[in-house]
Amino acid sequence: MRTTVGIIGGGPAGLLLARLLHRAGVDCVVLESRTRAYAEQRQRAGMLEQGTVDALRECGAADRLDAEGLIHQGIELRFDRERHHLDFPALTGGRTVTIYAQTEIVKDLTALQLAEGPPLLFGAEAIGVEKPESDAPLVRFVHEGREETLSCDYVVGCDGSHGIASQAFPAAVSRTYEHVYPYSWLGILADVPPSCEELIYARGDRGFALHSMRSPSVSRLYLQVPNDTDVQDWPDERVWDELAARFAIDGDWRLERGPIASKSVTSMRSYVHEPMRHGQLFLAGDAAHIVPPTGAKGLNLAVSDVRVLARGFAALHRTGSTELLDRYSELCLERVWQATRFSYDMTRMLHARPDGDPFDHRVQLARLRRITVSPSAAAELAANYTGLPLPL
Ligand code: RFL
Ligand code: PHB
Repeated sequence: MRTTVGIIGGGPAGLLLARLLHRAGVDCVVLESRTRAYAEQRQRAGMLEQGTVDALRECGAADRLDAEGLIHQGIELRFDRERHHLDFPALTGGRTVTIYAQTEIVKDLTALQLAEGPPLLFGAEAIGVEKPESDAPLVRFVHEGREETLSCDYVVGCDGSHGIASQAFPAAVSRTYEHVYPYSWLGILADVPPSCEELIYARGDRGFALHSMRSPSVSRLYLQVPNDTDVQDWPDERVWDELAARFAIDGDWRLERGPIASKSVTSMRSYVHEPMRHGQLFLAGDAAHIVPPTGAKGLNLAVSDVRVLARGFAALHRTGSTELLDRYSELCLERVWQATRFSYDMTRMLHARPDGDPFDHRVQLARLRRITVSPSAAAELAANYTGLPLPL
């Protein structure tokens, strides 16, 4: 098999890149190790920046998003049993965010690609990238029990946090940066209408909790739990009691309970792989960087990476210029580090430290208070949360 751009991974980054390249007239092939059913039900993100929505619209993949996405004008911060609303349009000059599940984006992009191309192979596991420095790199992969080769002009690793593409970067050129957080999130999906209109980020002595949603009838909620938590120790009743305690305020508000459809624990880390390009091999999305979910940046960063990359390939195709592709790593890393800083700050401001350090606690409260009394502090949070501009 031969193609111009070989894409490893059919998550949001790989699928959107394929769609953008297809529309720019650049041919590509997507290899996805999992089955379609698995890839379409993997519970992940839910909050989309304006730029992410725009990108999906521009490539004709937003019909359902426009019909079913929930536009949010802000978020609520809860601490000290009080609630504080942040009004994004007022703080950012009109920006909003949209709630639409990653599972649905993957379904929408997969359906379009299977109908219109380019080729998308499920059950195709890449096992190595060879000759990334040459102008004819290869992807070795296993499909239906046979080992095969995809010959490319370029390879893009969109293969997530456990991918193999980054392993083809020589150790001498790779720099990695990592921070592991001393807590995890227990996430539930519940068949109950959300108890709020907008997302609630709650900080209390018992730990952090987040109330998000998937639709007017499905809620998504998260609880800070210790690392190595076993979901078996969290029967439904205990989850709801703990959520209710963490969201409690002085005043009228009630957390509605309902059947829990799924429950899982996710650890949290920050990770950046530099550079994001070596020779003819590029990394995009979680393959290049991981952020803790508190800032809701992971999917949005994956989308901004592939927008830059697609413009670079389109320019190459149209004019023969590699200028944009040559600046890909530098352009993306600026935004990646800003999102890394924001996610780190949000995480540290909202989670209770396992050692219960009282000094740290007071500094967190001072930070939260500052956001509620200072319009410029609130505007800084809103600008980062709704998304910094694309570096183009
Ligand atoms: P993905 O989604 O992991 O997709 C990678 C794909 O590559 C495939 N793959 C391979 N295919 C072929 N050969 C191989 N050797 C392969 N190895 C892997 C995998 O099967 C998979 O299909 O990475 P991508 O596309 O970069 O997308 C990144 C996002 O998934 C991720 O950043 C977000 O989900 C993070 N995230 C959130 N991001 C947001 O922007 N907003 C949010 O609200 C948000 N909430 C979250 C989140 C992540 C969470 N978890 C579970 C970590 C909430 C949670 C709980
Ligand atoms: C989600 O809806 O899954 C979600 C929303 C915001 C976050 C993290 C996760 O910060």
